[in-house]
Amino acid sequence: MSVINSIDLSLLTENIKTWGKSLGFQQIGISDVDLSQHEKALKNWLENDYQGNMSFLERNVEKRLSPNELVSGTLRIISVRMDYLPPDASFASNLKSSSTAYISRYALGRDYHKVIRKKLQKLAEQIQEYTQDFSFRPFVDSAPVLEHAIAEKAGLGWTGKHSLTINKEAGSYFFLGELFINLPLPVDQPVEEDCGKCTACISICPTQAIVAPYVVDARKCISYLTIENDGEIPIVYRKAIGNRVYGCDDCQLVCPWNKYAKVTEEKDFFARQHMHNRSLLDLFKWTEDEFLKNTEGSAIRRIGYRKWKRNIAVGLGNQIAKTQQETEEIKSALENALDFPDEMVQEHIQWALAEVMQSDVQQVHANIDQNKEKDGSESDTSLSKNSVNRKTQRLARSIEKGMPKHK
Ligand code: B12
Ligand code: SF4
Ligand code: SF4
Repeated sequence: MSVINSIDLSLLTENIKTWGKSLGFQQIGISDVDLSQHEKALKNWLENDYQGNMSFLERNVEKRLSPNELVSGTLRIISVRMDYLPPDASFASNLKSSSTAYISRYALGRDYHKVIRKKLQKLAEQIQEYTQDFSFRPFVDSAPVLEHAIAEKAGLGWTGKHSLTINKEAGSYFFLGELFINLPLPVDQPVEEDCGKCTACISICPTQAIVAPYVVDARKCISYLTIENDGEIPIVYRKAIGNRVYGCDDCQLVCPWNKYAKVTEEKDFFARQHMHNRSLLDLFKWTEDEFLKNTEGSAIRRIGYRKWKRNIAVGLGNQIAKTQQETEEIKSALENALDFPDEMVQEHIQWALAEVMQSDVQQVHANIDQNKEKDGSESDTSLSKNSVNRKTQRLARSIEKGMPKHK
């Protein structure tokens, strides 16, 4: 380290930002390692048990708050962000169609952990060519690292009320990654919070998981319920999940800053055909071998076949069938899967079957009522699934209006 002076460090920082951009990162910032201002919020969050079964978040809290304890000798953190919004996001049409599986846009392409880690490694190797006195550790969502807090300090954006990092020019559809380093590079300045009076994300959340500004109760979040949660999805959230079978984007979709979101240039993040805009029924019928083959290299593979089946069963239970034939197809697919060798999954399939039967009965009543209406008598044709779906329809309209480029 002694061989590198402050002029070299400024020049090196400029180089790092140029190298990072040519590797495909949209922005690179430098933060110091003092995260003490986040201690209270993190500890409160854990005390409230908002982490659910993600016990890895309870461990190594001190390391999370002190990067130097995680990697000794760390003086700075290079924080990077990388856009993931694929072309043809078709958010609105996918959410509106209850028979089409909705997969969070971050998961439609290759697993981001691998893509970003590889690029961070390359960036580190370039720095190493510049100075021998360099040590580093790359991280992407893989260790006790407070990524939002670091991105905020490194000037990549502010933490929005949905708790994600937002950038004024790029919205929030980007991943974060870090290089812990031992060089005292000049640090960047944080940007000012700019949510203002807006609370759109809090109101639109289908499961009311944003329990206060900046605080997400993971146990209620659809992303947790469909990805991290290994057990049953509590019944109280199943209807609100709708057709979201892997993650959820609603709080970002409604955020006004996402009209500035850029489509990713990284081809690895483009949507794979066998995932995007596929019917729930098609995905439900995948065998385990097909699941493993079709999700190769994708983050979705990590949840395993049983959780995949569980999630799609919930989606099928929420599907609003347009014809009797569609109802019959859903029923028969669910019935054929009733012997799935896992009790937890079986219970979700049974729930879905009960939902389909109930809608079927309600539809018969609705038809009778419609006939009565023609005769001049009163009618109530409101279906429970439709009422849950109304919020999604409202969201779809707001996407079509506010984000025409990404609708
Ligand atoms: C655990 C986790 C989850 C959990 C919990 C989410 C959460 N909000 O904590 C679940 C499974 C629900 C989840 C969901 C998602 N996640 Co996630 N997740 C993580 C992970 C691994 C840790 C986050 C964490 O430390 N949580 C603990 C809480 C306490 O920390 P925090 O939310 O950052 O809270 C800070 C601030 O909000 C603030 N704060 C908290 N309370 C208060 C109160 C007040 C008054 C104030 C002022 C501040 C404040 O201080 C806290 C500490 O710094 C990170 C990767 C990482 N290692 O950081 C990815 C990460 C946050 N996830 C990411 C993504 C993309 C998502 C999803 C969008 C995926 C999807 N489409 O389904 C959703 C979004 C849901 C949401 N609104 O948060 C990205 C976010 C990128 C970005 N632009 O911000 C990350 C950074 C992964 C990555 N490497 O790119 N995730
Ligand atoms: S990801 Fe969905 S469920 Fe989770 S906080 Fe955002 S809107 Fe709510
Ligand atoms: S929707 Fe509004 S409150 Fe929520 S993160 Fe975006 S700007 Fe902030």
